[in-house]
Amino acid sequence: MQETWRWFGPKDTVSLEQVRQAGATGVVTALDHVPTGEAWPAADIGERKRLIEEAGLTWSVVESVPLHNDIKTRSGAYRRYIDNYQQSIRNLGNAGIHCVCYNFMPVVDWTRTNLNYELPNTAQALRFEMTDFAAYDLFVLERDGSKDSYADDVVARATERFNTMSAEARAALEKNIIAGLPGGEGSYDHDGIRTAIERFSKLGNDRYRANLIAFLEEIIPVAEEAGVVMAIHPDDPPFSLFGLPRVVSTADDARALLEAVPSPSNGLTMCAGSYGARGDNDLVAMIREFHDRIHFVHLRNIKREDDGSFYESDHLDGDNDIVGIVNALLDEEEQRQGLPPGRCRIPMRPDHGHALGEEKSDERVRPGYSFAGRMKGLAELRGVIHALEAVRR
Ligand code: DNO
Repeated sequence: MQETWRWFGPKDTVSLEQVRQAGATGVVTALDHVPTGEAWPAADIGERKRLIEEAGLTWSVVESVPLHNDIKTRSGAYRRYIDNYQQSIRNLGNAGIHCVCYNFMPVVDWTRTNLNYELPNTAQALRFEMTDFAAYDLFVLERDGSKDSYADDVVARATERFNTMSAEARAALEKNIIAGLPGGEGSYDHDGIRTAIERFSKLGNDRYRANLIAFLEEIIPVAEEAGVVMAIHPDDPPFSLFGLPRVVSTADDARALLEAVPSPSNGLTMCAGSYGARGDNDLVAMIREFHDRIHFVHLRNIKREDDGSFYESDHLDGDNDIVGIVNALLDEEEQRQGLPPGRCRIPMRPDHGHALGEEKSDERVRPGYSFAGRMKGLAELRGVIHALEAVRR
């Protein structure tokens, strides 16, 4: 597999030199300065590529070219935004960058309630706690119909939790949920998120899925021509939030998308942490079923609880069978040996890491994107890959 590293561009606290020292050879990055919906200029793509290559690395994957909400809702100026998206794909293909990660989550991108969840070894992890999320939805946002989204025992626990929270704790929870996490789309304030939720909640799963398929029908032919593969990232977490539609959470969801537009350019990001947050997703079986449509991999582990809560555990210690997952991916890589260089190895990145040591109190460090924590994850994963490769020889 190709070891890659997410880099947030020249303003990232982690330098490309450090990325190389960590042992990655590929970079995963995006032009975050281009407003969502606008076409990515060829010159800006070229400049980013130059920086990466000067550091002795390769730009392996774009994560993400985000979709404007008008495309997701298929309303407003969506036609113009699709034209722009097609142009971004062409410009990336021309620059020789051939893998694009994106997502179709409504309103909020990846979501957590606690960004400093202290583990027994004092490292800090990211956590999604259903009680906190429900407390926010029910009592801070006071969303219409929110009570119907939760089981009675969750409502009872959320009520108790909310009543014991200070004003600061409530504000911090709101910030964690709606202000937007690194690389995520959508940063809202209290009123902004209400309006966005109302806009999407009318759609329902069927219409929302139809909107995604309509987008794919318009994008995939352009991607094919440009030599680009699209890799949709699953919903994180993989269940409905705020009563909104979710269409990339399960194997059935992934299968429906792949079948609707049966092109090799229409593929998946196998995010182990996102799909793995549901106990009914069998990740090894999904890798075997979707094999040649998996274009990018996020390797991360989680520990699940019964009510949908989870936290991000050490890369090799959690409910995901990382060794089995890597083994299935190595099987798939064997099938790709005839492909051109650069396409026969599946790019993977250690997705998130714990905050360790001094990075715990460094406010500049992006939640989940510490240097040391990700380096630890990458080193552990590298060990798994090497060991499996050795026994397979
Ligand atoms: C979080 C990331 C997501 C991901 C997007 C893909 O760490 O995995 O923000 O980049 O959802 O579009």
